[in-house]
Amino acid sequence: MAQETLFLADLHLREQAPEVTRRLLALEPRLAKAQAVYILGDLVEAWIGDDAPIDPDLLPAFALLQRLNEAGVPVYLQHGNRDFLIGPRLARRFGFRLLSEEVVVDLYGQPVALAHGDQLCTDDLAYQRLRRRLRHPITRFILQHLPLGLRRKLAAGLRERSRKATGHKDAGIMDVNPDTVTTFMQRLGVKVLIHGHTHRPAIHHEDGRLRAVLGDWEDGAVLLCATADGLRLERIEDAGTTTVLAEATWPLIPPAGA
Ligand code: LP5
Repeated sequence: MAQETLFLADLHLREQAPEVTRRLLALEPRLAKAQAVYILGDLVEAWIGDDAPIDPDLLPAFALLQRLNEAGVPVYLQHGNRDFLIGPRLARRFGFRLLSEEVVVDLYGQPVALAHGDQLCTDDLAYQRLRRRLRHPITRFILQHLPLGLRRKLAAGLRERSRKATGHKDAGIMDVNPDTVTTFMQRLGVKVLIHGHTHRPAIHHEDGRLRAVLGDWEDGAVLLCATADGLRLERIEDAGTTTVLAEATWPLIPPAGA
């Protein structure tokens, strides 16, 4: 089998959903053979700081990342809206590398942008306001210095507010804004973008650009697999059955007129 670079996001690992951790652990043999593993945000449900004790239910997932690193598989992690407080201390402990919120990587000769994707949902004005506030360095500094109990309460309160708000929002508002995506890709000089956050797994071809969207792990593991042949978006059921959700072969962007 051709060597794979694997992308995943939006696992939202949590005590209440041990099946998601099991899904990740079940993939270890495949992850261990990958060229690299990229986690594009929201690995965990809510991260309140590297100084907080790690929930015992999450430790097996972090230990897996550590084993991958020790086996020579680089693991890269980008922040999502749930885990933007993951810091270098956790990265050092489990041997993964933190990426900035937008990066361009070389994927089999093609420059590809990676992002969690929440920054592209610019029609969701209330969320973008919250994002600006939470990501502000001063807010982050303050949050990280609050007592742990208060941080837990704040995180739970935010989740509750968010659950209520998203229950009432129009689905379109919670998707990426096409103009924002175009500007973002032009600014980074790429024709291919991989992101998560919206939980709408698909591969979109839009105006000569390709946008691969990862899915959440509520109904199975969702992996985007890149090889020298192209991209394949897969859902892996708990019974082991794999469904190919979408595919694109290199060149992902056909030349004009082809
Ligand atoms: O998360 P998801 O996918 O369900 O919804 C997101 C947006 N919501 C969020 C909030 C997170 O779920 C909460 C994460 C908490 C864990 C992080 C730790 C924080 C640190 C706390 C202590 C150390 O990101 C949701 C989007 C949706 O994606 C789709 O894009 O719509 O956004 C909202 O729901 C936001 C609401 O519209 C507005 C909520 C107002 C809350 C105001 C509180 C202000 C507090 C400021 C604190 C400095």
